[in-house]
This record gives sequence, structure tokens and C-alpha cells, in this order.
Amino acid sequence: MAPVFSLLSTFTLFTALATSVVANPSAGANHVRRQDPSTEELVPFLDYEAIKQAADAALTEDLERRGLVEPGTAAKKRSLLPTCPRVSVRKEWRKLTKAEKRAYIKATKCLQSKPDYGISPISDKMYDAFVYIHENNWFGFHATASFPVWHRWFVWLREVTLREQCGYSGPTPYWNYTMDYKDLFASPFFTEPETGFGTHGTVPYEAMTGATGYKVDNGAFANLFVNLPEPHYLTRNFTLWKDSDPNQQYGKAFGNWVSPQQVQTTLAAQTFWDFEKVLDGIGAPMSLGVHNTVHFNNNGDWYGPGWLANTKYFPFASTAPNDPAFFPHHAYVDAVFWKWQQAPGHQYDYGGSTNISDPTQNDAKITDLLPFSGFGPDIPVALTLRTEAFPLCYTYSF
Ligand SMILES: [Cu+2]
Repeated sequence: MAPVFSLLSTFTLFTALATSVVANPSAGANHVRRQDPSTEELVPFLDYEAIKQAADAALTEDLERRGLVEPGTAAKKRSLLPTCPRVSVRKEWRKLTKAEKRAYIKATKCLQSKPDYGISPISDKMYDAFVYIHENNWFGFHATASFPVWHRWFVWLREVTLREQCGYSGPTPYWNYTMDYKDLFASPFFTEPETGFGTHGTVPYEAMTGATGYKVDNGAFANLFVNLPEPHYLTRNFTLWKDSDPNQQYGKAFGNWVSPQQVQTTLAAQTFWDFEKVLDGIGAPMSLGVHNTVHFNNNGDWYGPGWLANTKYFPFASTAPNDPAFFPHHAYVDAVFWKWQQAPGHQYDYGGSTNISDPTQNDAKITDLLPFSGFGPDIPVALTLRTEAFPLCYTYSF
């Protein structure tokens, strides 16, 4: 069987399993929290109370927009909240100075030596906590309405953690891969000496039964050791799509799905749900779109559950955040979401399906709670919709 067909069948299998998982949600509960939830440790650098109050204010703003409470009610609640100490500006990776890139890389590695305050039952490292909260309830916030908003909060949690635990004070980087769409793997994001994220390396590496790739043995994260779903070296596989493509377009096969034109198509969506569907490849051939294509092209850990397709961990584990490149990638996905929100009427638009196996289900609400497995409180969607407000306090420069 040609590799392209085995990849296609992975997608088909994945979709089928997604359907069965939704039918039996408890099947996903393969992790047990290390602690009694009633005595959960709090993450000390997050102000749980202020976040809950900000959530209440955001929900009140929604009621006010719909004329269901007195004008000024939300402003009164907002006035009791902390304000943003500053609104930080996220920048494209190439615009960071060499010193900022070095500091970002150092802080990222530093997370491997910091405690996770009981979040993950698997390890006590903050680095791994991000992988754990991403794989826990994976089906709840991928290819559903929750996708852009859950990942927005997730990238922000990482930003705060880099700052508070590891002293990173520079800009949060995003990787604008539309600049590299003609040949993603030639991007300086990967290849830049010393501060590039590295290529897929030269050493074939079978990390766990059935999941093969190449150990990342160059760049800033050479020989990075990660722990979920079991300990292994960080793995990528840039050649998988090349082998799958009859034209052998190494690094180029799916470029048009992450081109500036594809971003324009995504931004042209009229409603939030249409935006999410195009962004996340819902209904597109092989689920390609501005988000998924980058995961698929890079493969290995980056590929998430797809990489684990032939192992016992499929489909419940998504190891994608093992790869430090996950975060600049998702910061760019969030930047596209942010841009879409700037158009008239879009800022607070939200809706669509919460069910990965039924995109026609129209049940997503601004009051839906996003699950973060104890990494701060679970928050309503409403709190994520404006990045310049407390507690997110960031914006983008392009
Ligand atoms: Cu994800």
C-alpha cells in the first residue's frame, strides 16, 4: 500500500474512533489525578479568584450586550478587577532579537526542572503538565467550536508560566509559516544556527512500538528528552509526506494549505463557526487547513494522536506539545483568530458544534466551560474573547 493511503486510512480510523469515543466519553478517562480534587494544589502564580471574577464580568458583559441586565452592570464588575499591568505584544519569531530567542529557548528548557503543582499524574515536571492537560479531554477541544478559544488560553498559560517560573520577559513568539509556505522545512524557524528549533534530525528512532520518526538531533532543542505518553527523545519526521507524495515535494506537498491566500480565505469567514471550520480543516480534504497542515507536515511528536496511530496510546494521547515548536505554531493560529476578530461584529461572535463527530450540531455557547485539568480554574469561553482585557493582556504586531 502506498504510504499516502496508509496516512489516509489513519485519518479514517481516527475519525471512526473519534465517533466511538464521543459515544462513550468515559473511555477517554485513562488518567487518574494524583490528588483528591478537594485538596488540589493551586498553581501559585495564577490568581484563581481574580480569574473567576473576570469570568463573571465577561459573562455579565455578554448579558449586557443582549440587553438582559442594566447597562453599566458589567463595568461595575470590571472596575473591581485588576487591570492589565501592560498589554504585551506578541511578535513573529524572526523579529525577536538573538538575545530574546536565546532567553525564550532557555526558559522553555527550564520548565523541565520546575514543579507542576500536582497537575499531571504522570510526572512532576511543568514541561509535561502542558502535554498532559492537552491530551486530557482531547476530543473536547479539537475540531469543535472550543478549538480556537481553548488553545488561546493554553498558549497564554504557557506564556505566564515561562514568565513566572522561568523569568522570561521577552515577547511571546509566533511562527508565521505563511512566509515559508513554498518550502516549510527551509524556514529559518527550523534551520537557523543555534536558535532554530531544529530539523527532524538524522537518526531514525523508534520511540515506542509503531511510532517511528527521527530524533531531533540539531538546533536549539537537540536531544530534548520528553516524558509523555512514555519517556522518549523528541521526534519529528519531515520525510513522511515526501514519501507519500508522488511528486516528492519535500516540504512543499501541502504548502498551499498554509499560504497567505489560505489565511485570507480563512479570514473571509462570516461567522465564528465558519471560521473555525476553515481554520481547522473541518470538512476539508484530509482535514487540511491553516492549523492541521503544519502538524501533518512535521509529523513525529508534532503530529499529535496521528503519530501514535499504531501504538497502544492511540487515540487518547496527543503528545504534540512535547515539541516546543507547538507553541509558536499555535500562537500563529491564535494570531489568525485575533485578526478575524478585528472585523466588525466578530469580536464576541461564537457558536457551532461541541461534538467532534457532528459538525452540524449547533450547541456551542459563550458560557461553555473550557477544561484545564486543574491548571487554574476552568473558564467560560466568554473570558477568552478579548485578548487585550484582563487577564489575557496581550495583542499582536504583524
Ligand atoms: Cu491541540
